[in-house]
Amino acid sequence: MSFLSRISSITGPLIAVRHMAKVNNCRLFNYQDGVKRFPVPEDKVSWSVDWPEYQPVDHTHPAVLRGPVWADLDFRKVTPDTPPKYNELDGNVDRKSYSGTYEIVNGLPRNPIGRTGMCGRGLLGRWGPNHAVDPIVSRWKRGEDGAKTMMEGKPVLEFVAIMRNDTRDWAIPGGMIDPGDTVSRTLRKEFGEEAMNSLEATEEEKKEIEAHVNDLFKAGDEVYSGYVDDIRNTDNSWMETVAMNFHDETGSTFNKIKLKAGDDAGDVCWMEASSKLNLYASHLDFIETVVKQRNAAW
Ligand code: RP5
Repeated sequence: MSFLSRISSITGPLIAVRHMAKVNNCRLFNYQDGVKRFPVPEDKVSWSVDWPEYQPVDHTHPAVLRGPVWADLDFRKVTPDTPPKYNELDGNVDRKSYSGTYEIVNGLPRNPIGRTGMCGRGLLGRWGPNHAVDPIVSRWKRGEDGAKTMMEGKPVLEFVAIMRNDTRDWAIPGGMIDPGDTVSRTLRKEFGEEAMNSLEATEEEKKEIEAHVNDLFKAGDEVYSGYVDDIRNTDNSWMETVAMNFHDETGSTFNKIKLKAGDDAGDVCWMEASSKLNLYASHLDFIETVVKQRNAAW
């Protein structure tokens, strides 16, 4: 199950305010439910810049504080029997970061990218990295005659995009990795749930979806692994992901699948890859990487 379906019944809609062409999402002033971040100018993002006046807003959503299975305890108030093993695989919770070893300051992980204007965990469950996956399912756009659609001499790529119910942003159908689960299983699960609505399918349909997804996800290319510029990030909790591309060169496999939005996705479609898109978090960067790798139109 993805993060949003766990929390969306409790939270109001997230507000992603975009006021510049290139924003640093994790410093957007409005967080959620009227919570505002301490404004951090570009030249004060780095922890190496001394800034005694910095007073990040301390915010952890009540749904996180209630201690569901996907969240840590409030380690600032509760001392667990075994302290968390940061920068390690801690039982079945992966606390390692793709960015290398992160610092622990006053007992808490420190965002490796810099200040965000908020401390605590915000809407995220884990102190430190919160691991997700992003399946980029792609094919070539084709005309009625089956020929590839070209733009400025290059073929046009299409990928499966979902509309997130929380921010109403278009996004790759990604999701959180449950403790003990693997990247490859989560990639299949999230795609099935969000882009093919496997959660509401009958047992028979579920089997069919599973067979299609297994077929689609036979071979993938890693596009990115690391920090995500997600609006939920704080000074102590942040998103990391592994983005994988599953490309159907001939279109013969992916043409068979029936897209249907499910779980926390409000809509789903084959979307043309383009530099003009506005996608959630760092997703446009991932799409650009796939486009460059496949020499597609941009
Ligand atoms: C982003 O959040 C990741 O790139 C991934 O797409 C997504 C996972 O969170 P949920 O969709 O489960 O909320 O940072």
